[in-house]
Amino acid sequence: MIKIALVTGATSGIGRATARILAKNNYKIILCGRREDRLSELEKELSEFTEIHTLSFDVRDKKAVFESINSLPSDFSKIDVLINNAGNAHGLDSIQNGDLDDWDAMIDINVKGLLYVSKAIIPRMIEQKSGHIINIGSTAGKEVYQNGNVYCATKFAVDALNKGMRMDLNPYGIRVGAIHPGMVETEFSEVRFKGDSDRAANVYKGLKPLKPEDIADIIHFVVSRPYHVNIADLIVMPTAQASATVVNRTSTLK
Ligand code: NDP
Ligand code: 8X3
Repeated sequence: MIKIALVTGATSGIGRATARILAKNNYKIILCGRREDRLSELEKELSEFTEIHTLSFDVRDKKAVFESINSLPSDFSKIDVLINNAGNAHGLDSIQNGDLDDWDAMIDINVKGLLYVSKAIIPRMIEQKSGHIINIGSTAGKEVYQNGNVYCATKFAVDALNKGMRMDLNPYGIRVGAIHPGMVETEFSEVRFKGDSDRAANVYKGLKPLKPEDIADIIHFVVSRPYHVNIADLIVMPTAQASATVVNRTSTLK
């Protein structure tokens, strides 16, 4: 049966790779993000495989989130899978030097944005008595690292919300689970370092990081389990990474 997946942050990285794999595996996709040119490009690419609908909104904008989701046409209204992926780190500074705008961005996007999108979609899943929510957390939501302070706090919040959602939605037969990646080479570090590509490249220097497709493959595995199986919490790191701070940068892995 064809299912419908809504992917936030589908214009780049993990979200885009997830949209691609699900589109090739019998899902209709609702692509979300702010960059309309990228949404159109991806819609064009994936329309060869499936039906695509795009929604351009900023997850920080409560009104836009609800208006966008409420605007879905009837053939895209039954959302089976929600991938709460939109998010980023902004800055990597000590708590004493942190930038208030960076803090606002991370809390508003990674936590409040995830809540707004979930709040707009959960009533549909309750009515259907089915649905699957995948929250993209991070190893930063399991372990704090120096200068990670607020970003880590937002991902600890995602971890808590994932557990809370699973409990509250349990009576309705809705699956809720989180995937917590370690280092994945996407636009993440470019955004964190505000376009400083040398600094971004340094994050992955000397090691083989995860690719967005590695996480997308796992998301596809998670959503394609039989309905009585819920993968509740999954941490995925590159082999070269053992924790937030233990990273083998002399790795000879191919
Ligand atoms: P990218 O920067 O490549 O992608 C981030 C996506 O989020 C983009 O599609 C962007 O779309 C969207 N986004 C950001 N801000 C907003 C906003 N205000 N409103 C709507 N959409 C927004 O990074 P990743 O793919 O790496 O990140 C995806 C998720 O994975 C994030 O939650 C991140 O925290 C998490 N993660 C990443 C890791 C990594 O090492 N890369 C590791 C662990 C977790 P647009 O700009 O078009 O709006
Ligand atoms: C992204 C991984 O280690 O940069 O969530 O925080 S890390």
